[in-house]
Amino acid sequence: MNTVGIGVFGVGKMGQAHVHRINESLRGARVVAVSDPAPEFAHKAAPGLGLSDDAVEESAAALCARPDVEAILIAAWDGEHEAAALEAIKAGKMVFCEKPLTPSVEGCRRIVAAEARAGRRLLQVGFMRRYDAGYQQLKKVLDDGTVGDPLLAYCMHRNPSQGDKFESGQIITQVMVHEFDISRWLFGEEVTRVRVDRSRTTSKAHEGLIDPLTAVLWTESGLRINVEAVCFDGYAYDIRCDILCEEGGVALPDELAPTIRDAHGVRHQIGNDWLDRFKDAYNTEVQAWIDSVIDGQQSGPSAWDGYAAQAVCETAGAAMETGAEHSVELIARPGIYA
Ligand code: ISE
Repeated sequence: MNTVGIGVFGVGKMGQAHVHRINESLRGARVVAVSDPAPEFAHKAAPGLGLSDDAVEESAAALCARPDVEAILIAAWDGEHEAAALEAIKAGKMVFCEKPLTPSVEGCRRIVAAEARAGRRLLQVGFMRRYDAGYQQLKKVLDDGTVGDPLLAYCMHRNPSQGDKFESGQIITQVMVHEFDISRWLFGEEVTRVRVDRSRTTSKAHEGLIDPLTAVLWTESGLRINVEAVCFDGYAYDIRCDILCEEGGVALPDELAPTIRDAHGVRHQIGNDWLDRFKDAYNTEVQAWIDSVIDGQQSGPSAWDGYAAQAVCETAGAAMETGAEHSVELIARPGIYA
């Protein structure tokens, strides 16, 4: 089999995890070059990634221009995604971009427009939950109609903590964005309205942060989705989803872990962060992307999905300020995303 040469832009925690997964666990690809918005950081990181200094480029454009780089993986900080994605699309290279596609809806629209001009899908967004075995089982139950049509959903997304610089808006763009995407994917509908409600803030959050935050979403058919996002729960990375349907209910299976029974009761372990909880999903997701690079056909979460999720984020940001319900406005969907 052909081995695809990958260039990784952004070699922080997430980028390094992707380099290791591609070079050590997946098939069909090899990371041959890296770059970072702070190039000196990429020079420092290269030896630990098994790369020589010649494999370090000074910019995303230089990375895209390398003949041995057939596809680009973007894992730099959110604000750097758009320019790098546009470079890759301009170079006609397939690209994997971590979520959020870009922090601004306009930026997402520019990427959608660039792909539409290219006339084909080149980009996959890193919504890894779609590749998680539990979410796939949940979707299958819904699609098979085993418990009838969905009526009401509850999504919980709790983090033990976040960095000191974490800001309130990021609870929407970094955390809730996963719930927005997974809801669109599970129910196959766009979100049309959003309201965001505040609660009492946890004493564990740093000054100025609003945590927890809840959102109510309504989809095209009127399905209501309650989203809870927590950044400082202080106990674990806890992801849940429970859906009431016409003839019963279905819930996301919990993590695969042995159940312990002892004098303290019955319990099983829960992970501490997303890299652990979604480890298999990340591997499956990036493998699917590599396979699509080899086939020349992109089929994972698209730039449209990145745009639509970001439109919900931006509307939720405005709704957080007013406390009122806001409508989500989307542009017409270009034909390549049909
Ligand atoms: C983080 O940025 C992620 O991407 C994780 O998937 C998410 O679960 C976490 O809450 C975010 O902070």
